[in-house]
Amino acid sequence: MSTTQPNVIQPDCDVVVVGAGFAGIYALWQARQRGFSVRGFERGSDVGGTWYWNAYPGARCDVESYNYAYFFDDDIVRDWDWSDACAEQGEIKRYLRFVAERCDVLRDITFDAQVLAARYDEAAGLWTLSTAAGETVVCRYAILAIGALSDPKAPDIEGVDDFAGPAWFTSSWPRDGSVDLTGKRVGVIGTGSSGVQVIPEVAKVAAEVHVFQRTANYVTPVRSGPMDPAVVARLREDPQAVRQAFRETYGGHMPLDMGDERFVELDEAGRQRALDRAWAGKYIDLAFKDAYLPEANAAISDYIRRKMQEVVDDPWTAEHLVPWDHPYGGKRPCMSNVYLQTYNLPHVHLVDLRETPIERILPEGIRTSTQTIPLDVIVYATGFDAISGPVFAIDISGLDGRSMKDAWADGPKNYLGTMVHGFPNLFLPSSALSPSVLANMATLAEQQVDFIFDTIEWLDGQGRPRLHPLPESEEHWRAETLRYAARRPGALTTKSWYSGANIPGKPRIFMVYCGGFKRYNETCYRELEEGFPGYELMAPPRPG
Ligand code: N01
Repeated sequence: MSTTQPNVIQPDCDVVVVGAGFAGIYALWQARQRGFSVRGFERGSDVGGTWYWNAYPGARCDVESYNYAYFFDDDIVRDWDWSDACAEQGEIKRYLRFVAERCDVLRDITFDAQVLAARYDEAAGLWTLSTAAGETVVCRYAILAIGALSDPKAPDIEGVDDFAGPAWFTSSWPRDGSVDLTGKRVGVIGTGSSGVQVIPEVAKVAAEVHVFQRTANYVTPVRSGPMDPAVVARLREDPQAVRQAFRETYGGHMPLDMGDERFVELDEAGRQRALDRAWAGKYIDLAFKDAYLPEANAAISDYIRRKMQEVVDDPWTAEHLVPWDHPYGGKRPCMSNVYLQTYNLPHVHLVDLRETPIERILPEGIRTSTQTIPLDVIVYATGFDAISGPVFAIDISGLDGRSMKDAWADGPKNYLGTMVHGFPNLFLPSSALSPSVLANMATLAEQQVDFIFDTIEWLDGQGRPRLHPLPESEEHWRAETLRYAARRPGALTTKSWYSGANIPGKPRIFMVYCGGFKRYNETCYRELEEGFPGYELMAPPRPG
């Protein structure tokens, strides 16, 4: 006889994973490895996450490919060949597909399925997730692997809908090759990492390019070209040792040619030598071990400004492309070997919006305070509602029906970057107050998913209590995040998406934990070893 009673909600599976990027793919694999039943939902038509959507020309990763990859499986490390030291978008997307096939998780994923809501049933101890198509799925544990930069910012410019020509967003660029900018007059708005990568590609084919820049960014050289076979051989020798070594570092990676000197200990000639070596080695932020302490950071900032100016022929353009208003690292630095050089082409023009702001978009182009620039196409490289945006894109309600929007009304709160008070058994990898965008996201995806499944296994071993952090743990973690941010030059003084400053009305709080990957990992696992003292363990739901 069945013990199941009518009207009692039953789970469809143990775990639901939303998102099929780096974290989502690995979470699906972990679930299967550990014997949990699992369903995955992905709003795109394929795996890839960020590398699925951001298919604009020039998109690539500026973290070295040999760092920005999975290390959980030796065969995957040994069987995938990166063609470039910093791979382009299409290659990373192919890699993620390769991993998903290898791990046999594609069968678990429903594609073209956007999850719109997640509701917690306290009595049953279960989450119900619903998709835009009306499908619902009930689970014990929900993992929202939805990324930190997956909710594009709507352009806050008057007249956006009036433009008569096509407009494209770097964050949702058509993947079918249908965009043809050949011979067109193109306006590009935005000069963050995406703008810096797309502008040189647009300039290759367009008749005229007008770049609308509100804030200049640091742009430094990036490694490119084939992988060094010796590096590849070293990685493949013992991938698990590499994996462990990444977790012992500050940034969750081990970049090549990392400087091992301290700025403060060098004389003038030594400092110059270290800077020149780092510039030539293509990773200037790694010039010194103390690169993010104020003295070294100021020297690095000055050095980059000088180097940037040297590249650009026109003095006005050079002066205006240089970021004078914030230190290196205050905003996410950009990397390119061709961006600055693009401004030496006669058909590429910089419009400095600080001097001549956009007044509105017209059917025929963009009007600034001094001129109307006629355009055939507009490219928006205007960024994202970062970190909390993707979470708010899902209507999440937890204990007592409290919504995540309400819980985060004053900015994100959580403990250890993964769990929120009042939302038991809900996990948010790659989200707020974790090392996220200031660390190697691939290493972070593995670390957080490991921690989440170690937590789930622990809970199952204890008779399935429900887990959520104590409010005081959240307060402590937020304070820790701000304490480390205060040490980082420019972190709390620069207007950046790190602190929500790019979105009008968004609460200003620095959203990235910069206490370092090693410390983060150790803090997570200390909780597990000590039986989760920073959390409340709610009694398991009564059966039936
Ligand atoms: O977005 P952004 P992104 N009028 O927010 C401007 C990652 N990424 O897509 O700075 C005029 O950085 C805005 O101006 P301002 C990486 O983490 C990685 O470029 O707000 N301008 C800014 O210039 C990166 O940081 C790679 O004053 C407006 C730009 O638009 C993150 O994604 C590659 C405006 C937005 O820059 C986001 O980068 C690409 C307005 N109304 C991206 N609104 C890698 O290589 C916005 N802007 C790994």
